[in-house]
Amino acid sequence: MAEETKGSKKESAAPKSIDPVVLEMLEKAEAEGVSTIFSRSAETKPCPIGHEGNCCKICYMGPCRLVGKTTTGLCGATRDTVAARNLARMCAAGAAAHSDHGRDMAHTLLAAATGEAPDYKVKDERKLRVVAHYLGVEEAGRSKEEVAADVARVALNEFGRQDSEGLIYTHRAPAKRQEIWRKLGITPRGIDREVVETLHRTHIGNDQDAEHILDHALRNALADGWGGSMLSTDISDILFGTPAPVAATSNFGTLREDEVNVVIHGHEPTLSELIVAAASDPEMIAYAKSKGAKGINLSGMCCTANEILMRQGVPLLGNFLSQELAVLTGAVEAMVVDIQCIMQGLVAVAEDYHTKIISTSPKAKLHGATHIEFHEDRAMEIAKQILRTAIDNYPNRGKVHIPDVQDRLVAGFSHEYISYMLGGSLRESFRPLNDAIMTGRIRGAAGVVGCNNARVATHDVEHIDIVKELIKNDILVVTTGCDAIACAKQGLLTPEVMEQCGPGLKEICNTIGIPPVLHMGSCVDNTRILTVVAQSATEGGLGEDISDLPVAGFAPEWMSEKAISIGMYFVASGVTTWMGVGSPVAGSPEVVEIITKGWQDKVGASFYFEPDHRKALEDSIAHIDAKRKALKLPEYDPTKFAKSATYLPGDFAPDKHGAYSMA
Ligand code: XCC
Repeated sequence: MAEETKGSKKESAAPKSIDPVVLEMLEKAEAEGVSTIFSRSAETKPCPIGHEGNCCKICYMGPCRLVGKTTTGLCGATRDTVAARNLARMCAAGAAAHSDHGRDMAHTLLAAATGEAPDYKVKDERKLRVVAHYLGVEEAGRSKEEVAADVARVALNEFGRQDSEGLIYTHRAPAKRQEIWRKLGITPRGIDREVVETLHRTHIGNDQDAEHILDHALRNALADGWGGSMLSTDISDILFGTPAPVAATSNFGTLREDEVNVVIHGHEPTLSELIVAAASDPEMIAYAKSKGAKGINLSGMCCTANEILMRQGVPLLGNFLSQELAVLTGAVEAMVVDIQCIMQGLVAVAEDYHTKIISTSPKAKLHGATHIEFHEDRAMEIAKQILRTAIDNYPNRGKVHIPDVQDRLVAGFSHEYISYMLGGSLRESFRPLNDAIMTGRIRGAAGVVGCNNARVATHDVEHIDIVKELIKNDILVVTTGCDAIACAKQGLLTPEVMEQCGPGLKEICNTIGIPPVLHMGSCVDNTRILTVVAQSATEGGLGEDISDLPVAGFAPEWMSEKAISIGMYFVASGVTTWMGVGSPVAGSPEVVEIITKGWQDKVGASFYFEPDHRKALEDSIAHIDAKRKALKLPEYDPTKFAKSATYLPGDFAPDKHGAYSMA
């Protein structure tokens, strides 16, 4: 294990971030007396009772605080029941958020297919026809509009499905996994139904057995992973194209001093794709020029950033904790937001600068923001109205401060592209990946995903430390969400990072021509990772089920309820997962036991909350080695590989223009 990363939370006086841009902007915030999430996290400590899951506010006899000698609430609910209910409700809210996003994508597809949303078209017909096949929609001999309309209708039906056959996409899991779900009675039925049932079960005086409550939470999470989120990813690809590798840039240095800067923040690609299209319209560019700007510069924040990066190459400005800091540059004319992860503090920060915060979703209005509601039937017209509002704000700019920091990156690794890259156009397949794991060139694989959390000592550091340590240990990394953005900002999404890999992984990455850290998209796109592990398990040679694979999941800085749902659907699918920061169920040792040992016995994977990321790393690598052993694969031995390498570490060096080539 490498030396402790500088700035980890074990050191006192740790820097607030490993991102130099964040540090620079925080200095500015302090000098100007602007409150940000960083200053507020120092001022407001988390409630220690709720932090460990010991607060019950399910009814109005409470909230009951189950601490010290108080071991039950007024109704008699125990700490175990309360912690289990709280965790299940987090999962339900997360699944609801993802899945409601998925529902909206299905509505957009239907409106596009029927001509009600004329600005949207089916962009990836091939994917449409593959998805039609999954969903049992007849596609041969039918127009893409006819197929798309039926795909959308079947997708929408999955939300309100009432029979017990299970969501259609659950059949994309390996047969053995489906059998495990069936035996446990956790095959998800309708997506909405599982969310509603969680809320019902956790109402006062209902389900009181912690294990029983959490069994349903697994089912609820599966409805997200193999339901709402997976549909969302597939439909986004149909409408906007399946991602393929794209080179781009990240961080605040991508803002332009002489252009209208528009930051798109949130989650859904529906609006952001249209804004990208509108920004290249000559009429809009001319309008920007009429206001004295040289053009329009777009960049993305949070998962919207990942969506428009992967499909359009739009620069990544930053992850969750950077949103307020972007306003502080004084260079952002508008921050356009839709849904999820939009801090209420944004509007307050914007009061001190010229930035207009423009909310657009009928589901998320920000008090004090400019609200331009987005409707798909007039999508382009509204996208242009939003851009015009931003352009009109350009002359109001005061002094700007743009940190001169940016990094290069390669993103856009959809599971389709990974299997194409591995198998070639004649036989797309995960075979070479499985073979590389079987020989031990690749020790295993890990998904490192999830949010930023202002409660960690140093923003981004645990994301980066985990990713670097994994690739050094020959473990291939796939990443999404705010972890992917953290990686981008540290230059970890480039092929040159091969130099930091163990010898076997480096050999494979060199041969196939992939970076060792693969950007797979936004939060809902974690389902792309589910597809990769499902296909890898079905390909053969690594057991018969996802839980047989030498893989692990991480969410080092999780904070959102969506992250709980994601973590749980990975565990329910057979991937042992480590969540960082702290444990929302620490107050109940029984619940901790249920979700670790208990779930290991039930679904073949454990759900760990481990605040020490170094321990999580060590445990996960031991877990990967144990899986290799169970599969009777050769013991991992890094000295066996890369003997025939034609270059030595250090052969790659940037030239004076920053371009990399072999020395
Ligand atoms: Fe939000 Fe998706 Fe979390 Fe980032 S990672 S803080 S949920 S933007 Ni999904």
